[in-house]
Amino acid sequence: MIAIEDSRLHPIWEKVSAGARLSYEDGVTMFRSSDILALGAMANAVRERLHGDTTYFNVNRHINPTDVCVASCRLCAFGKKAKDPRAYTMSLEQVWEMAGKGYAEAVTEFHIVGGLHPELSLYWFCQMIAGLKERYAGVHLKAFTMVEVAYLARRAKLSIRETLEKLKAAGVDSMPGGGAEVFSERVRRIICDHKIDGDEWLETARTAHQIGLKSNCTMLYGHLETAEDAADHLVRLRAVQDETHGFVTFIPLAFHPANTALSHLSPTSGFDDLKEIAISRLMLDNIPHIKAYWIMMTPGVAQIAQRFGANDIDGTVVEEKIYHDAGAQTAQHLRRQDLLRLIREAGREPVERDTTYRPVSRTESAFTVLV
Ligand code: V47
Repeated sequence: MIAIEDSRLHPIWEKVSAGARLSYEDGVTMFRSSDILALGAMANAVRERLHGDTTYFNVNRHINPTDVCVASCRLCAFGKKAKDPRAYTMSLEQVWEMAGKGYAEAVTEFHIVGGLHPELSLYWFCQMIAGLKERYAGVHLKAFTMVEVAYLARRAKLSIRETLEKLKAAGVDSMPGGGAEVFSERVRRIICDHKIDGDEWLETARTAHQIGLKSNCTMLYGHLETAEDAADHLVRLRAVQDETHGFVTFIPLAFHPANTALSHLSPTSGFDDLKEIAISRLMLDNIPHIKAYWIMMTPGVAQIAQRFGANDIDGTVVEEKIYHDAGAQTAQHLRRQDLLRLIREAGREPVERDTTYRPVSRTESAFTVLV
C-alpha cells in the first residue's frame, strides 16, 4: 500500500502494481501531478522489484576533446565558435595523455563527447579512439552522441551505419545518451535548432543498436517542454527500445540555464528533479537502469533519487565541463569512497559496475591506492 493524494494516480498505481505498461496519457497525467510522494513511492516499488537495494556507480573519467562547435544551441554553454579565444581543441597526444592522468589505474570507462568541430575528421576521431584503446586496453570507451555521429557521417559523406561501423572498428564500445534533448520539434526549434531532429536521433540510435553498439538515452527537462512533450519523448524512446533492446540506461538531464542564451529561465528544483526520475522509471518499463546523475542534480538530490526510482548515480567523472560551463555548483569529481558513502547513507547497497553493469571487484588495498 502507498499513500496517494492525487486521485488521478489511482488507476496508474493499479497498472504499476500489475506490472502493466503505462500509456502516453498516463505520462501526461503524472507530469501534471504534484503528488511527488505517490510518484516516488510507485517508482520506488518498480525500482526495488527490478534492482532490490542495489545502487550502481562506476569509476569513470570524462574527456571532451574540443568545445568548438558549429551548432549554436541556445541550451548549451559549452560549445564555442572556432574564433572564440576561450575555445580549445586538444591534439591527439593531449587526449591520450589527459586520459591517463589522476585516476587512470582505477578507471573502467572513458566518457568521450565534444563539440561539432568543422575540421576534425572521422579519421581523426578513429585515430583518437584507436590510440586510447592501444594505451588503455581495459578501459571501456563510451564515446560520441548520436548528434556527433550524424555530423561526422555528413562530413565524411558516409551513411550513419558506415560511420558507426568505422567508429566501432576503431574501438568504440558503446555510446552515451546525450544530445536527445526533447524530441518535440516546437521546442527543438528554440533550444537546439542546429541539431538533428528527434527522428534522426532515434534512427541513429536504432542503427547503433543494430550493429551491436549499446547506448544510453537522455531527456533534457526544465526549459520550455510541456507535460505532453515530456511524455511523448519517453514513449518514443520506449518504442525504439521495444525493437532493439539497445538502451541500457536512461538519464534525465536538468537544464542549467546560466551562461546560455536561455539564461532568463529558472533552474529546476529538487522537486522537479525527483519527479523526472520517478516518472521515467514508471514509463520506461523496458529500459533497465535509471541514472540520477549527481553532477547535474547535486549529490544530495541524487541520494534521495535512489528512493524515487533511480538505481544508478553515475561515477567519479573527473573534470566535468558541460554542466560547469552552464553554472553547475557541484564538484567536478567525487572519489570512489564519497560515492560509497552517499549510496550507503541513502540506505542502498553500492555496487561498482563497469559500463555493461558487470560488478567490478577491487581489493580494499588496491582501492586505497587508487583513490
Ligand atoms: O547532450 C548541454 C546536455 C548533455 C546543457 O550517457 C545541458 O551515461 C543542461 O549526455 N544544461 C551531455 N544540460 C551530458 C550527457 C550525459 C551525462 C551523464 C551521463 C551520460 C551517459 C550522458 O548535457 C548534452 C545536453 O543534452 N546539456 N548543455 C545545459 N546548459
